[in-house]
Amino acid sequence: MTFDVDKIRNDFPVLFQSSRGKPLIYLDNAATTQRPKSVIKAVSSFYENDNANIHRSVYELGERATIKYEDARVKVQKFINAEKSASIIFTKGTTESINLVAYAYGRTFLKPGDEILYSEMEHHSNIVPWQQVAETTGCQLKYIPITDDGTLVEDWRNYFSEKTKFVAITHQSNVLGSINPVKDIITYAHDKGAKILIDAAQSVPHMSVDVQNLGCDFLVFSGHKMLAPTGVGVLYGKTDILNAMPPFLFGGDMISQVGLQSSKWNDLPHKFEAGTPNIAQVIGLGAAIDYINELGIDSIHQYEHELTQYALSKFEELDTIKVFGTRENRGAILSFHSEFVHPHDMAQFLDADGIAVRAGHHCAQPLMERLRVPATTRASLYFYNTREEIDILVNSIKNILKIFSVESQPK
Ligand code: 7TS
Repeated sequence: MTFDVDKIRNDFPVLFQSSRGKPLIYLDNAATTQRPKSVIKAVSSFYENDNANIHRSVYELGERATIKYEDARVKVQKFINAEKSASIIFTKGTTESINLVAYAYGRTFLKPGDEILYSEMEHHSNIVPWQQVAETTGCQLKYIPITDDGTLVEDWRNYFSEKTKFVAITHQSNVLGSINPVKDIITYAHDKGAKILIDAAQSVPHMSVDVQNLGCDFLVFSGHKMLAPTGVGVLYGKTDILNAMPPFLFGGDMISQVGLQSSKWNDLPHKFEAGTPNIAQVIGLGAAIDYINELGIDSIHQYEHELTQYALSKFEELDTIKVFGTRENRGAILSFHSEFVHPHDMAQFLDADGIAVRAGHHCAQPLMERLRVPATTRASLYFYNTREEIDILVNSIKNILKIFSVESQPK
């Protein structure tokens, strides 16, 4: 199947606007993606036709809202090939999903002297909650370092010990684009008797992810990075582990019985979905999955791979620019740095050309320290981006380097 990007772009009205007087080029997809018309329509149609609270009403409208919400859960289950829909918990996003696991699993099951292992390339949301677990339980934090090339060190196994009881690792770095060998890490963690959480915020939107094939205990991601509305994320967990965990939030819907002195918890997945959830957003996530399935996640991955390889080749024309990460095993993210232009200046000058990129530490301060830069400029792509947009980006950077008079300086 050919990937008709011009046709696809027509599904994204937001792309057809000018920014600073130039056609908008949106390259901040690692922060959040744009939404296709079908997702916007699914959300507005819910409010126009189906709006009611869920899991509580016998009237037809309430029943329809509940069915649509639960249908979305099954779509997520199938999308990541989870064994049961009960193992799909809707949250607010990746951050909340990790906090849920850190609170309900970490604080319950980790003990003084146990070790939590993460990596040097984690997003803050996969570091800070574990620091809180360490502080409250007395367990230790360990990390797997990265190489100068921006990949996990080859001897990552050596950072495990007999005390490693929990591993929290990103599937794909939001800065380097590096894709980690998570299947091997999961197998090794289990050999060592540790549980493992995969931060799939940057992988599930871009590549096929099969939780049964991976065998991970937990996997988390955000809807808004895969065409869905903000305010919806997913926690996948193995049901035996989720069943053993206490709830994270307490209130309506997560109970089976409430007395004035004590209460009993509802079954999965409701035990972890206290209160009225983000119903329309969840339904929007279902529509986003439909859209991705229509294109095919493998076709999306292939298109993005070719676009990224093209972009990396074009960046080689830029003398004083260093792109972080390796060429292989990487997703559609290009973080770059010039010692002559501060990343914030770079982003501001690109903005003047209508190009939206992010500059900063990308919520990965330990990684910035390891790369020995205060910040990077980051262009992150999705399947609606084009080679023409990459050409405009690279030309714009060339002009910026000229403005900063660095085009002839050595690398
Ligand atoms: N994990 C990774 C790998 C991420 O890239 C992000 C967000 C998160 C967790 C947190 O996701 P949230 O939806 O709960 O916020 N990353 C970015 C980014 O790179 N730029 O803005 C948000």
